[in-house]
Amino acid sequence: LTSQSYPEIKRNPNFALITGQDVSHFGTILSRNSIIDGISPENNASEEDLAPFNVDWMNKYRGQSQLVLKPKSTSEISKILSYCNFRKLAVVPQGGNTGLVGGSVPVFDEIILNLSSMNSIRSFDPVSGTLVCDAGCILEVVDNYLAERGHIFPLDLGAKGSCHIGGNVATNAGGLRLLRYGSLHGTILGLEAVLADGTIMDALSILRKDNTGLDLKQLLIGSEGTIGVITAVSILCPRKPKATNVAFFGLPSYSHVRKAFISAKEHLSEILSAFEFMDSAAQKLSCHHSGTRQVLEQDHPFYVLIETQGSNETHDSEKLEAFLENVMSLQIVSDGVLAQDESQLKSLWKLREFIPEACSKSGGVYKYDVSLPLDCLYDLVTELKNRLVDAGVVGENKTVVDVMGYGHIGDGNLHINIPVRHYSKEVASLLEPWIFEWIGLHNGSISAEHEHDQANEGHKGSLRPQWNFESV
Ligand code: FAD
Ligand code: 2HG
Ligand code: ZN
Repeated sequence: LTSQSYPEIKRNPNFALITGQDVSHFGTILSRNSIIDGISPENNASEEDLAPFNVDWMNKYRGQSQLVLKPKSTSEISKILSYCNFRKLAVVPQGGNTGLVGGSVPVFDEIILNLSSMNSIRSFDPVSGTLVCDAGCILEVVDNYLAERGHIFPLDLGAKGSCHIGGNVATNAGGLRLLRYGSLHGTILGLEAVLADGTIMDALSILRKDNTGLDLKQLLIGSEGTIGVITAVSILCPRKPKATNVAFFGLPSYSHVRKAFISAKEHLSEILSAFEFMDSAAQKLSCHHSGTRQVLEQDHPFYVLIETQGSNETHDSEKLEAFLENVMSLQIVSDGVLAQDESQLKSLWKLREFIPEACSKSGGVYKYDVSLPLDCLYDLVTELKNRLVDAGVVGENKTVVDVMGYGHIGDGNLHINIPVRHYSKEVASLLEPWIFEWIGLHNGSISAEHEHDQANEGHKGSLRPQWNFESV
């Protein structure tokens, strides 16, 4: 579909059209192999070459950019943006393209500024734990680098193999251990960025405390590329814990999940590093698509994954035992398993981390990333499912596969995923605005850690279509 199919969505005429001359100018800034060019007469790119940059991770949003630039330095980015500003050419910054709200791909024909060639680690101080790296470094690569030096990155998430540190900062990603290591607003010490007119903002402080002037870097954290292009990040990294334990439990109800969380905070306190939950539908789909066997013998309505990280194995085991005794004697959990080695630990995490990918396998997926008070958090899933079932759209041979609820209980953050066999206006109109009104009525937030779906918000000056509504 093109924007023609959505008469309400118009390309902003204030932005200029890219010409072959523009591409030639970029050729004076970047090397030839840093330009994927579908525009100039001597262009080197087909639709196929451009597609990975134009389409998002969910295959839900598609732009029509004909030009991808892959700068290698902050100074190259500065020159590109300065020129684009002068020529009024629209730009979309792109990291690992794993964002789940359509922000990393163009709406129309914006130039894609892809950061993947800016991937050097600039420095690491093992005493303070301060890392300075380029924005295009892949999270997992950085985490492996830190592990060799006895440290970890303070953020971890399922897309770690592809997402960039710059993308993480631009989205203010939360991830799996926010409850232990806090938000990027706290761990980031400094940023380097290029503003829209090409000005380089050097706020790449490595200081833990710096109260001079306004803390401008905070504005860029979670700004999704709207204020500037983040080119480097300075961040405080914790010591790699000596002992890590992971347990996986089945529970009879959501109220038991809450009780387990209270018990985990009481008994595991400072060593608790993750408290994740998923409902039965999410766990089954994750097992099905990842080819993993269910780890507990029987089905349970809810599952939680609890992780501890500490510096003393004996001390941690004692705490874990006290916790297990509490949740089992009070019948808060129905069944459970404790990872015995690194490979079991990874398989338990996989059950949780694979859910987003599993939910995208049916054809399409509607996603909501919400914060709610814990007492009513799961009511939203129950009520939404009832609403869709009553409308007759859920089940085999129907549009909706099922409704899944999972997420970061420790942060009051629920992910609702609604895998569908194809996108449908009927389902969309059953979901929205109902879901947003429900969240409003319950004092929640419609955008917890992913930013808000750009389809419904202005995106860099123009609205974007959900491109493949009828066609998936
Ligand atoms: P992209 O997707 O490329 O870009 C995201 C946004 O940031 C876009 O608006 C883009 O324009 C902008 N941007 C990218 N790089 C820059 C830059 N250098 N300067 C300025 N703007 C930039 N998110 C969570 O919060 N928690 C999770 O647990 C989580 N788990 C995920 C699991 C899976 C399997 C997947 C696919 C996604 C998950 N996400 C999660 C969402 C996503 O991975 C994160 O939002 C991630 O931080 C995006 O990084 P990226 O490099 O892929 O950014
Ligand atoms: C997660 O916690 C991510 O797995 C992705 O934030 C959530 O895909 C989603 O809805
Ligand atoms: Zn999440």
